[in-house]
Amino acid sequence: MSPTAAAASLSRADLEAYWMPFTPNRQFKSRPRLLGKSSGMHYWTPDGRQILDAVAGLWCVNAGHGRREITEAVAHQLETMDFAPPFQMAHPAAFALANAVVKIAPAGLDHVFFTNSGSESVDTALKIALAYHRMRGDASRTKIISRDRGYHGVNMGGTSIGGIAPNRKAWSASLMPGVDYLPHTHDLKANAFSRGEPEHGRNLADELEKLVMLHDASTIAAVIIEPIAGSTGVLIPPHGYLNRIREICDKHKLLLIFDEVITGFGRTGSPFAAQEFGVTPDIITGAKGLTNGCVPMGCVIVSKTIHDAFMQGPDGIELFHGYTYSAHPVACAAGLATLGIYEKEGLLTRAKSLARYWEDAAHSLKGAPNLIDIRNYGLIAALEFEPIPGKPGARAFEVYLKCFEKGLLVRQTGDILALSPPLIVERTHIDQIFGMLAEVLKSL
Ligand code: PXG
Repeated sequence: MSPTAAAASLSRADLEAYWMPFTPNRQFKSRPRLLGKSSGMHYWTPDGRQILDAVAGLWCVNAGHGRREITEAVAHQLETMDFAPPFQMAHPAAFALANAVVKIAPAGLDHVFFTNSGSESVDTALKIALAYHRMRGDASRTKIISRDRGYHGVNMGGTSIGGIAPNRKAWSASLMPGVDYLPHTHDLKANAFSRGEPEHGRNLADELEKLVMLHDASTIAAVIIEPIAGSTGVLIPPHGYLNRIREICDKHKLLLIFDEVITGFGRTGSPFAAQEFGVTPDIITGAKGLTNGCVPMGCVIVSKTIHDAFMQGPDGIELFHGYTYSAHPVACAAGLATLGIYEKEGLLTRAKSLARYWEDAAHSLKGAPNLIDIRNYGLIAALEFEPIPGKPGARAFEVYLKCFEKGLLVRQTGDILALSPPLIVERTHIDQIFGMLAEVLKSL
């Protein structure tokens, strides 16, 4: 039986064994939504309904679905060599992919550590930041500053620095100590319906000075933020905010980590948000778009200064860290093919040329009932709804379900819908996305 046919005939009992991530399992299994096939800008359900993908899977399929170049590269790699041990051994594609990533990274960020996910990238970046200060004889720098509403994956480090309450509360007694938070920048009163970077909120970066005063710079290792916060519902940085964060980090010798798991690989209109906003961090974490979502892989891109600090000591292993699947040959093949497509088709900057059209289309929804904000940057947009009293998230979930019924895949978080289509999106798709949304909003 084909996988598509098999999915169509799944019974309730067949759904039981799979414990689904970040999903209300009982609710889902009583009314499952299954996908069976994908190509270009679309998914198809097992029963053949076409779904327009307005979220690039989950912010990852930037070159669109079913890219033959990636399929062929992965098949070829599997036939040639399925696995190579990454410790004390390597294979050529690992070096080639690191070089290809460095080529598109901001100047000065020139070494790459490979992981298998965004969560692993974040935990790796935290470990590198802490070890870096220790390496330099500054071992008292152990605190991490992150941000309210931040999302940095689900491993213990990422959970510890996360700023979304439900993601941490079950583990709050066991998390990493020494974490403090900047305020988030979401201010609907001042910035609702902003196009691009909101005008108000640069001053919120100065809260970092207050945290430095409180803890003393000599105890702080790093500041980690998402340039555009994604999971929490798309928070665009206020104009000048990221520059100010960088200035304060420089003044107090704090490392700055940009978590670019969603903003990396072309989402904003530049290869990385760092280049888009003209602010260079010391470390970038990436994943998702690195392999077009085809094979799990993440990367940590590190400055020369940080890398070289590790290369000064006595001969031997410089960083006691790594994964069995770091630089997995199949993931490297997928990554190289993906970056090849991005380059050939100009996808890492394509969002810039479509951003205005995308923005106008998104803001055309203004005036729909209960829609209290529309915000956008590059090929990202979010719609925020007035919550139904006593039922947070219910309104956006209803829109999400109706969109899926209509043939549109969006992403819901709380009372916010996030949109982040594959970067191959055409204007006609943009019209369809916002056309379907307008109809759904009207029907509520
Ligand atoms: N950092 C950031 C900024 C992310 O967005 C991760 C780390 C973790 O990556 P992995 O590969 O371990 O999942 C992410 C993941 C959403 C959504 O609804 C976003 C993510 C994951 C799930 C849902 O926007 N991003």
